Amino acid sequence: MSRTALRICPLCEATCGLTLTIDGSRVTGARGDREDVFSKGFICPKGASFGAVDGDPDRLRAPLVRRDGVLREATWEEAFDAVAAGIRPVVERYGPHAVGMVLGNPNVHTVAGALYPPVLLAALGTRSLFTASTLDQMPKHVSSGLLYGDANAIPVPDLDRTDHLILIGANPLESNGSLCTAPDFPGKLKALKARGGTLTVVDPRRTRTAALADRHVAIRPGTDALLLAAMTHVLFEEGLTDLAHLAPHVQGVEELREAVKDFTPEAVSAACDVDAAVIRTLARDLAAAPTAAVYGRIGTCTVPHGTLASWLVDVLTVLTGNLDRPGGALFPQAATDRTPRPAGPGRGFALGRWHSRVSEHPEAKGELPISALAEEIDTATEQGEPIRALISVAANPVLSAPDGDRLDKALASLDFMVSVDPYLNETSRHADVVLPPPPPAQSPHHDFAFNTLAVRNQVRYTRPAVPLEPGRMAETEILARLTLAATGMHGTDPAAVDEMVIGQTLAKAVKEPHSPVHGRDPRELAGQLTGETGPERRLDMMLRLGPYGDGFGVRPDGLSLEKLLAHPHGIDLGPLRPRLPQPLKTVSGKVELLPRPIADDLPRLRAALRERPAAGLVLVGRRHLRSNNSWMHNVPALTGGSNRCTLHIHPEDAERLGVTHGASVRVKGAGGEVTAPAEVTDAVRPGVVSLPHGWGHDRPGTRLAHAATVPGVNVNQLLDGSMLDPLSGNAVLNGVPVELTATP
Ligand SMILES: Nc1nc2c(c(=O)[nH]1)N[C@H]1C(S)=C(S)[C@@H](COP(=O)(O)OP(=O)(O)OC[C@H]3O[C@@H](n4cnc5c(=O)[nH]c(N)nc54)[C@H](O)[C@@H]3O)O[C@H]1N2
Ligand SMILES: Nc1nc2c(c(=O)[nH]1)N[C@H]1C(S)=C(S)[C@@H](COP(=O)(O)OP(=O)(O)OC[C@H]3O[C@@H](n4cnc5c(=O)[nH]c(N)nc54)[C@H](O)[C@@H]3O)O[C@H]1N2
Ligand code: SF4
Ligand SMILES: [Mo]
Repeated sequence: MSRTALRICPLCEATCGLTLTIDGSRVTGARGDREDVFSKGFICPKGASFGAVDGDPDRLRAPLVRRDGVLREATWEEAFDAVAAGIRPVVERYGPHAVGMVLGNPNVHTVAGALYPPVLLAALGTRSLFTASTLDQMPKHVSSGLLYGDANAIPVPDLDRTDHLILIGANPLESNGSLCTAPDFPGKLKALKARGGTLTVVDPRRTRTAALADRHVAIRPGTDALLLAAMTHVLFEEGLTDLAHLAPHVQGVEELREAVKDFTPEAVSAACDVDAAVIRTLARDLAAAPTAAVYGRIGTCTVPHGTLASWLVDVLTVLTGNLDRPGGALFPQAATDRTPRPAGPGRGFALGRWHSRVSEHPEAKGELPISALAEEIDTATEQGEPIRALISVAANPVLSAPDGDRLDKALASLDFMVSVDPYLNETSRHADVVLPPPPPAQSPHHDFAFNTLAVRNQVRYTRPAVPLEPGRMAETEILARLTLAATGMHGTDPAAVDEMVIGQTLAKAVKEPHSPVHGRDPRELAGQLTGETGPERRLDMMLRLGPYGDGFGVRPDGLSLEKLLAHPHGIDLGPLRPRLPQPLKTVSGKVELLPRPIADDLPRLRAALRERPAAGLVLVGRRHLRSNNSWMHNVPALTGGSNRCTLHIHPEDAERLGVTHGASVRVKGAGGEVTAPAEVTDAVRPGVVSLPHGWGHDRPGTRLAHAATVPGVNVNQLLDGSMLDPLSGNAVLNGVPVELTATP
């Protein structure tokens, strides 16, 4: 007998509601939930393969503990004993910073990843934190931190209502969107065009997204900050700025005008390989549009001027009066956001409060660049102890970060490593303890992170679609127990972690004058929480304290877990609404348009203006709809068809270098070389080649039977980890110089 259950898809940022078909404990089918308040039935091939992803026979079923050099199945108790015995001596002997933490991308797709790593980090007190953010969106956090005083205040393009959209370095037809949670992003772009709007795509490749656009600007990789600075210049020069409703909330406009003076379209044109006239048109059309949004993603972040480009994206939005207005770019308001405090000056955003030990990279948002992880393990300095123990949660940096070969060796040299990961893969194979979370069907789902980036305010929660199989442990409990084991409280009831967070949060809330529970008794409030588990009680608390919450009875029609559970397809909270000045937490209480660290980085951009474009080729990445970073290649349903890990090369370059379609090409970069088959295509512009990331599953000691048979190489081996955006520490993954040789 099969049954159905609802489950929000955790496989990308679009967060589609799915209806799963379930036979026993096996997911046999998935379709889009037409009643989902947000996704309304949309599904993509990855979501449709939910059952295959969930039921992959290579998912680990029990913890692994290394004994005599070999990873063997063990009980949960033995596994957590081994974690405590591995980490505590390192902390006691070398201090907390000798314990590194690596958090990978799926943490933003799980309840466990949202609720526990912050507790573990605070309790451990380590500064050695590395996450996938420094391979991704850290420049946007830094620019938001500097502009708005809050690294997490990221304006989201109002896809459903805008008249004019400029997409820069993003390919939502393959990625389904990022830092802009929008189920059916492709449909929303088509709707924009159908209502007479304009779509511009800036990308060195003619992607499927670019093919949909009214205008495709095939820019030279790594030069978007110059293009955007020139557009800013044109707005000033031609008197096209109009801050409108934003004027009282913005400072630094005149200083900015001065700062971009040198960046004329004519001056940047050669570097960007974009005609000055095109740049002027882009700026004029942006200013003339009734409403407009500028949106930049991976191609604007993972480049040498990532923070500047991310900042300029918002500068253009502000100067044209499009920030915080319908049809422009707005700040979402999620149901689990903290109670909004009254508007007014805040503490601002600090960068570089500490530095990495070896290369002295500044921290950003409490993180060190993941590009520096290997050297923080393998290099001794007088500045302090190297990392000797590592906690890795949902991360595969051996494939996703630069120079995996060096990191591979560094991980092998650690005193102790624990991985929370469903697979024995390139990274977790080095762990002494592997703690496998259950498959997604057995886990609850709520989008703590993506609801703060969604194009519509809404809230949804799904309980596990399938009960935990015998021998499984919920990932929330795994992380709670890991926290206790790593911080000297091994053996304590894991529920204590949730109760501690609840106690602390409520104690703080009752002291805040703007809180709906101001002055009440935290114990009485805790007693009112509902939910079957600790994490559900925490969700209930966050919902009730949040901007739409019932305030523990103050607003009886407000949100609570109980109310959410009564709406299994979610609750719509309406379109994005203007919120300024409330989200601003800068010291001035205003949008600080030309923050000091940005101004100090502009000379580097000015130097890029004079640098002549490199004679050789540069490499960019690409994503494929049926893939996801490094971890979905073990699912035959998602890897079928021809080899996807090919080197795209323009016909002119191919001819010049004697490369023929299908021939093997050796690609050499600063960090090493790889060989891949050439795919000659004019979808990439001349001077640019493209390889996808996340491939190369050929290392020994992994348990990915299918992935190991799929051809592919690790593009990140071409990088040596030395190229970073200096303000954010983000790795440069695009626009990387490479040399090609056609192999016979
Ligand atoms: N060259 C190049 N490199 C890139 C990029 C690029 O564009 N070009 N993109 C970068 C980006 S944007 C990102 S976000 C990073 C991603 O970098 P990572 O986060 O390191 O990589 P993922 O491939 O997402 O691997 C996630 C790990 O989580 C595990 N996992 C999956 N589901 C779960 C779960 O529910 N719980 C737990 N605990 N673990 C789980 C997987 O088995 C895998 O080991 O890669 C980056 N690397
Ligand atoms: N199918 C699939 N979906 C995914 C993922 C996946 O791996 N596969 N990963 C998820 C993750 S973790 C993320 S962060 C998002 C990323 O979401 P997106 O940013 O939309 O993803 P990409 O496809 O990497 O798009 C980046 C585009 O930038 C272009 N580009 C490269 N260099 C430059 C440059 O210098 N300037 C400009 N203007 N463009 C440039 C590339 O050609 C590419 O088309 O996708 C998410 N969704
Ligand atoms: S678009 Fe993303 S969230 Fe939606 S079904 Fe596909 S993978 Fe899942
Ligand atoms: Mo990402």
